[in-house]
Amino acid sequence: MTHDLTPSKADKFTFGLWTVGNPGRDPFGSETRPTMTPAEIVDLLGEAGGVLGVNFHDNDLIPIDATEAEAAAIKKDFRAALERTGLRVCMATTNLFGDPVFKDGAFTSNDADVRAYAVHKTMRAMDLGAEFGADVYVMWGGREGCETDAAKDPVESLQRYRDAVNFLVGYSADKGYGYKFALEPKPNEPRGHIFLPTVGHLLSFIQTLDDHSKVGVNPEVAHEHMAGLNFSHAVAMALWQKKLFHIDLNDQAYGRYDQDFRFGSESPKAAFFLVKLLEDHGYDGYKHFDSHAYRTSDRADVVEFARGSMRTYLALKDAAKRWNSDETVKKLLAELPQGGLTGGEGAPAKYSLQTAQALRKRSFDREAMAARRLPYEALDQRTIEILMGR
Ligand code: GCO
Ligand code: MN
Ligand code: MN
Repeated sequence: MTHDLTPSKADKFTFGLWTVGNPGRDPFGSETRPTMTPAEIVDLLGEAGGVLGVNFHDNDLIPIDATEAEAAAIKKDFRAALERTGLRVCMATTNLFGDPVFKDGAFTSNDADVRAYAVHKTMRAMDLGAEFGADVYVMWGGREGCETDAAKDPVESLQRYRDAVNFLVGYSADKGYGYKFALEPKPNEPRGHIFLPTVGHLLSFIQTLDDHSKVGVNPEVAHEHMAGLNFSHAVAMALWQKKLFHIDLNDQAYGRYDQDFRFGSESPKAAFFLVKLLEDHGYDGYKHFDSHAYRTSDRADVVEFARGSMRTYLALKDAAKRWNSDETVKKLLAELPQGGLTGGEGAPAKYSLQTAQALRKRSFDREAMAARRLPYEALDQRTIEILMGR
């Protein structure tokens, strides 16, 4: 078993200013930790060690009503912190949810001025991200939705969303930013219902764009869990379509409010299969921890939270390696029935009239097939024991 869980830049771990910088405010109570400046957050990440980069919403870095002089001073401090810690900016995004102007959505607002302002704000946020070298641009439509379907036509809303994304893809191309856009779904919170609620919805939406070559998804563990879905299956669909451009790692109990727990802290087995999937399929994008420390944590515990997020990923990656080379696992996998429609004896992979006729004529021993062993209990138990270091 590998005991070295020390992260390095090659692991491509990133954190957002809003994640480690979360001061512990919730709908029922105020901050429990002092608010840090962007530069102080970068220093904290430097202290955690092995972090590749930091991500931000435009207003995490520059407050929405900052003057030009204030913005310049913040940027100078932030850049100095990046230089002294060796961190870089990997991903940027827009805050299209905090200001009251977005109370009824941004790209999908009923108000054409609000829709125009949302696109204007995003272009400026893209400029800011590019200024710091970000190459992934996330779009999360937190307010794109409704509480009552009396408010808007959901078909019209999708069209508005599509128009905005097409526009911004055009802007990135004209400016030569080279952004890969990663659209992030969530079913609810803060809206009662959010449009494009799951990875599957977004993958289908993306196909409707004028040019979707630079547009993929940013799935988040918690968001698919909030929808009651299997996160690995959502990620698999994105991988299969070559659309996994970014990933938000955290954890979440099913059926609860948006918890943003540390990656792997709630459902380590699901996290294991996710890491195994990402590693087996060679995902080489950023791994962004979109989570925050418990409200009870102090600064030192926030550092532990950041380290723990990365260590858990590496421990699960090591477990996946052990799983793949484990003799018991190999033996159990070898017992599984092989073949079928996409290969194997007498089974045509591709349709033709001949292969169809051959398959049509083939006879099957239904009882023998039904009697084949599927030792999945043993396989799952072995998985659990590997996870427990046995
Ligand atoms: C959430 C979301 C956000 C987004 C972020 C990037 O539930 O609040 O996950 O954290 O990822 O706004 O756009
Ligand atoms: Mn989230
Ligand atoms: Mn997220």
